[in-house]
Amino acid sequence: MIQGKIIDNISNKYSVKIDVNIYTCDARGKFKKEKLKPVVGDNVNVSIVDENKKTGIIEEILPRKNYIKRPKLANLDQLIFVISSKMPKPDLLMLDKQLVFAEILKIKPIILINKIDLDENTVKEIEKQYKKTNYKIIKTCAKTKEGIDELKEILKNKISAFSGNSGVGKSTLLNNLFKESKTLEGSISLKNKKGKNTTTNICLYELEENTFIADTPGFSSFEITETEAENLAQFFVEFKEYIKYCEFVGCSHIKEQNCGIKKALEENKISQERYKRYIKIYEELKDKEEHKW
Ligand SMILES: Nc1nc2c(ncn2[C@@H]2O[C@H](COP(=O)(O)OP(=O)(O)O)[C@@H](O)[C@H]2O)c(=O)[nH]1
Ligand SMILES: [Mg+2]
Ligand SMILES: [Zn+2]
Repeated sequence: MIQGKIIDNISNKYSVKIDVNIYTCDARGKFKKEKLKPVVGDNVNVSIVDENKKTGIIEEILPRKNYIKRPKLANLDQLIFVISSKMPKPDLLMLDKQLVFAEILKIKPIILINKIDLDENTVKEIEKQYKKTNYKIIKTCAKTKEGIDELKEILKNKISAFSGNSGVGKSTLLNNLFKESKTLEGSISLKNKKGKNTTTNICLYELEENTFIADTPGFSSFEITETEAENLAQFFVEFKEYIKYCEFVGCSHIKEQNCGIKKALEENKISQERYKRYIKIYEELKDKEEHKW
C-alpha cells in the first residue's frame, strides 16, 4: 500500500494524489458499512490496481485532524475569512459567526481584509475591533496585488479554504495566486470547474508542491448550531480568559451581576462591537434552542 491525499471526489470516484501522480480510485466497501466515507482532504492508504491506467482502491483512511460536514472536507489547516473594506460593506456579524465556527472545529482562522484601496478608515476600525483576538489579519488589494505575497507565504505547505460573501474579491485573489503558479493544477484555470452542475462538489487545487486551496462554494451556509448559547463565550477567543471571574455558573454574560466579561468590557479589555455581536449571536442561538421542540 501507498499513501496519498484525496484531492477530488465525484460520486464514488476519488482522485488521489500519490507523489506527483493522480490516481482514480474506488473506496473499499467496508467504509460504507462502517459509515465512514473518505472525503476530500483525507490522507489515505491505497492499493494500486493498474499502474499504467493510474487506478487504485482506497483501503484505509488515516486519522483526521478535523472534519467539516458541509461541504465535506477533512484536515483543513486554516480557514481564510474574506471581507472587503467596502462594496460590499463588511459583514462583521457573519465574520464572527464564522470565527466561532472555526473555533468549534479547532481550525485556525485568518481574517483577510480585501479592497483596502477603497476605505482606509474601515480597515483601521476592523483591525481595532479584532486586535484583542490576536487573529492574524491580512490586508490585500487584489487589484494592485498589495499583500498577495504575504498571503502566499501564509498558504505555504498548508491546506486552506477561503470563505466570504459574494463580491468581496475571492475569485480575484485566487486568480492572482494561481496565475503565477507552476503546478499543473495552477495552470488549469479555476474557471474550468465552473461548468460543473453540482455546487456541493469540493476539490483541492495544488498551488505549489504541498500547498492546497480548497475550492468551496463558501461556508456562508454554515450554521453554528454545533454549539449551545451557554457555551458561545468560549468561542469568542478574547472573552475566554474572563469567564472564570463570573459569579454564576452558566453566566450568559448579558444580564448577570458580577460578570467577568462585563467587567472586562468596562475596562476596555474587550471590544464593545464584538460584545454586541456576541449578544446577537447568543440570542439567535437561544431562539433556535427554544424552537427546537
Ligand atoms: N477596488 C477593488 N476592487 C476589487 C478588489 N478585489 C476585487 N475587486 C473587484 O470586486 C468585484 C468582485 O470580485 P470577485 O473576485 O468576483 O468577488 P467574489 O464574489 O468574492 O469572488 C470585481 O469587480 C473585482 O474586480 C480590490 O482589492 N479592490
Ligand atoms: Mg467568485
Ligand atoms: Zn459572565
